[in-house]
Formats: sequence, structure tokens, C-alpha cells
Amino acid sequence: TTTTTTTTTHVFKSKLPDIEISNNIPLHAYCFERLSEFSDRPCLISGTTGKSYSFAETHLIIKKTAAGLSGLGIKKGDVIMILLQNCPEFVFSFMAASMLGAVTTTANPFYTAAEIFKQFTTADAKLIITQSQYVDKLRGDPTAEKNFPVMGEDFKVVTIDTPPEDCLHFSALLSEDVPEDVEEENINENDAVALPFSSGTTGLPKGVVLTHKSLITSVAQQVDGENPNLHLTTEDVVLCVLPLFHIYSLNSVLLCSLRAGAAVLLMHKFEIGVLLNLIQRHRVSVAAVVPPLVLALAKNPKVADYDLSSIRLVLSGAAPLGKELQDALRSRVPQAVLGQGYGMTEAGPVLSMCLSFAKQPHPTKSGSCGTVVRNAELKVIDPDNGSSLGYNQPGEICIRGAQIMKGYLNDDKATAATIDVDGWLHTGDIGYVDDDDEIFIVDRVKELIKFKGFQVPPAELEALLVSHPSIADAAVVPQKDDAAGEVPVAFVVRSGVDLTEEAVKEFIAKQVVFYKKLHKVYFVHAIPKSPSGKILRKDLRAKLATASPL
Ligand code: 4UV
Repeated sequence: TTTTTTTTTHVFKSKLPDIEISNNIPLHAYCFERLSEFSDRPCLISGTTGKSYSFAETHLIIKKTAAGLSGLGIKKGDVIMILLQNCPEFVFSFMAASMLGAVTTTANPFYTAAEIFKQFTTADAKLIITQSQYVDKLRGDPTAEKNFPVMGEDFKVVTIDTPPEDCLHFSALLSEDVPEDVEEENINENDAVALPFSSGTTGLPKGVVLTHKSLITSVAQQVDGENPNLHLTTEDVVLCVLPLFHIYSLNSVLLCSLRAGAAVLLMHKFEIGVLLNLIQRHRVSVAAVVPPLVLALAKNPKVADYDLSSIRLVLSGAAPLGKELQDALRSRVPQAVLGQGYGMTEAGPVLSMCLSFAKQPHPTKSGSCGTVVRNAELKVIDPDNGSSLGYNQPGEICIRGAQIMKGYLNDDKATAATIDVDGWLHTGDIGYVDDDDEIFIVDRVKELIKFKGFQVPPAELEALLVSHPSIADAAVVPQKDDAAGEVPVAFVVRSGVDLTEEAVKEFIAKQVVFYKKLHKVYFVHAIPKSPSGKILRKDLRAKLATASPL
């Protein structure tokens, strides 16, 4: 006799019904589809200058920027890099690229030259839009071994402020005439529009191919329908302090606000006094934040001096927000609805969103990451055997739907390791769905370290460490930290006895952006590895949790 085992898949869905999504048009057309309904309303407000752009003005400048980029030779399929802090030009450039069928790769302007060029060359970008203060990094280092592409020859640089030598000013892109509508019919819904970089569940940062269809689907899942999950209106002023180069702010702040007709208040960097001032002055109603910002709002004594009564909604995401901190924030903004979104760059990015943010809200619990978005399927699997788990059983969270990435750029192997043959994207996050369909994340099985929500890929730091002549082997793991959530620490096997902790830290610090710096170095005799050679990160994390990790 044979036994047949039937495996049931428990699929979790939103409590909101699926909706019709017009995801067969280009992203910019979708975002500005309702333009005529609110063309005179404020669209972008610069926190720095106070200048405000209406939806009509924004749309017009985007068209001009598209014409200007086209004049510089940018065409369908080309990649541009935006290397900017939050500013109106970020928005103009991103949407203009979409109009041309071009693709934007966004990078952190604080990156070192090496980090920028790694992404720039992997993405095969043609042009960089940046600020003059970052241009020196783009000139490359003539003494460096690596051959950087040459500015002016291999790529062009546009600056939004006074252009240094060999750069163009952003205004040069904007012609006086109103350009004819740019050719649009040849943009396919499955063409890439955004190319953020993420290390995903393992390895080095990779280009995440997000298509017009993926981003439209994700935005629609949040703000479209009779009862939108994230209810934004034309009366809202949405705080944009989180960097637009990260997918959270790009998607849930910028694209969602454009679609819904809400104003976006752009802050180029976080500074608590400036932030509080702007919230008060512009009557910010929706604040998208990360847990360290929640901490500042909940604990900083300055907060008491400002009027925050305009805030009706606070969305936290990108890293775990504990129940205690969420409750502490509540006393500072008692009138506001607080909740979380859970996203991952590869997932398009939003997997789940707090249902208390809906037009007809559902009650939700502190500490939950929300409920899976509509028009998507979520499952929880046993990480050991892949079997599907039911309510209240923690396992790896998987997501399926039209919003997820098309794949990693030029990396079929990594794509196949993340999206399985049935279309499920495996997140590397451990969580469970409770009886009210709310998701709770309890652990992360992937390598990724998150410093204040920023990605720190251990593999990148390990590769740098072993490039040091006196380091034989190394492993980098997260250590819990009150202020940052997690910080990277290294276990290092020395090949020369003279090497000090300070020397290792400094060796890394000069090659990476500030949040990838090592906070501690432990010298060990060997890195624990599985028979197949994989670093046993769990063992190292467990060691760290003890009083003396050695
Ligand atoms: O790839 P990534 O850097 O992507 C993000 C995206 C986050 C969000 C959050 C809310 C939104 O509305 C939105 O549009 C985007 O962080 O890092 C992905 C990993 O970060 C952790 C988790 O490990 C992901 O796989 N993470 C993200 N959000 C949460 C989180 C959360 N709410 N709670 C715990 N961990």
C-alpha cells in the first residue's frame, strides 16, 4: 500500500476585498492619473526653502526634465543614478526617467566612492544626478587599483546646485518650452522603472528589478479602492524625512502621496528641532518613520515644546518596533493612529500594513506589523521542511502577488533562491499570523543586519575584512543595540599577531558608509562553519548574547 500525504497550504489574505488595479500603464501615468482633480493642490513642499509646487507644476517640471534627460541621450532602458538627499529634484528626476522608459537606481549620497561605483557599474548607469558636495567622490581616485568609470567620458553628472567643473546644472535640463508629451506607448508594464539595491537574504547587494507593474500594484494595494488600507487624502501633508533612496520612503511616502493627491513635505536630513518645527508649521498629518525616530519622538524633551496635534497617523517600518515604544509614543501624540508597515525591497516592497490606517479602520494591536496587503497571498512556512503553517505558528514569511520584484539584475541564481517556482518570495523573516490576521515578526533567519532600518550586508564587510593581509577569516553578525536596533560586530581570525581591534575597525571605517562601521571586533581562532562551509551565524549570535562572547 502507498500512503499519500496531502499538503495543505494555509494562505493568509487581507480582510479587505481584492480590488481592480490598473497596473498595465506606466508608473508616472498611474501616479498622475487623477491630476485634474487636484492640479492646484500642493504636491511637493521643500522643508529647506519652504517653496511649494502644485501637482500641475510638478507634472510640468517632470515633463521638462524628461525632455532634458532625453536631450542628454537618456532613452528607454537606460539607467540613471540618483545620489541625492530628499529634494524636489529627486522627484522630478525619478518620474522623468519613468516617462522615458528609463530606470532609476537610487543610492545613499553618504556612500564612499567605492560603494557608489560598485552600484553604478553593476547597474550600468549612464548619468548621475547629485549635489556638488558629492562630486569629488565621483572623480575617482587615480591611485586606486580599481578602474572607476571616468566622469565626462563614461558618464555625465548633473548637480542640483552650482555645478563643479565638468558637471551640468539641473536647470539646464529644463527647457523654456513646454515639451510635447513624451512618447509613451512603447513602455511595457513589465519594464523596469526602479533599481534599488538590496542584499536580500544572503550575499552582496544586488539590483532589485522593480517594474512599472510591481510598483503600481504595491501603491494600489495601499491607497486605492473604496476602502484603502492606507487612507491618504488631498488634505494630508505627509512627512518625507526618511530618505527617498530607500524603497520605504520612495513607495509609501512619495508614490502613494502622488497617487492620492496628498502633499509631500521634503526634509533633506533628520534633525529633531527642525523636524518638530516643520511638523508644526506645515501641519503635518501623516508621519512615516522608523523605530529610532519613534524613540526620538517618544523620549526627546524638546517634543513637549511643539504642537503636534495635526498628526493623525504615524506609520513605522523597516525595523522592529516593540509594543513598549509604540505605547510610549502614544502619550506624545494621543490623537494619532499608530501602526506599522512591513516591507522588503524585493517584495515591491510592502507585505503588510496596519488596518487601523484604513478608511474604515479595523482595531489593531501594538507591536503588530499589520495585515497582509490586498491582492496578495501570504504564507508562513516551516524553515526546516517548507511545510505551510497555520495561525499562531512562527515560521518563514513568504509573499506572492504582482507587486514583487521581477528578479535580481543579471543574477538568475540569486533570483531562484528567493522566488520559488510557484512564485512565492521567501523573506528570511520569521513571524506568525495571529487570530485577528495580524502579523508579528519575531526573528530574522537571513544574514542582513539593520542599523536604524539601513541595510548592512555582512557579506560585504566579510569580503573587505578578508582582503586585509593580516586577516585569515572573518564573520560579521548583528548585535542588539538600544539606539540603532542592531549594530555590526565582527569575529576575526588573525594571521598576524599585531593586528589590533582599533586597526580592524579603522580599516573598515574608511571604506564604508557610517552605519556599516564595526562596533566591536572579537579575535577568535576559527569561524564556526557547517560542513558545506557556511558560517554558522546563529552560533555567533548566540555567543554575543552571553556575557563574554569569547
Ligand atoms: O529591504 P529592506 O531595507 O526594506 C524595508 C522596507 C520597509 C517598508 C516598511 C513599510 C512600508 O510601508 C514600506 O513601504 C517599506 O525595510 O529591509 C527588509 C527587511 O527589514 C525588516 C525585515 O527583516 C525585512 O525583511 N523589516 C521591515 N519592516 C519591518 C521589519 C517591520 N515593520 N518590523 C520588523 N522588521
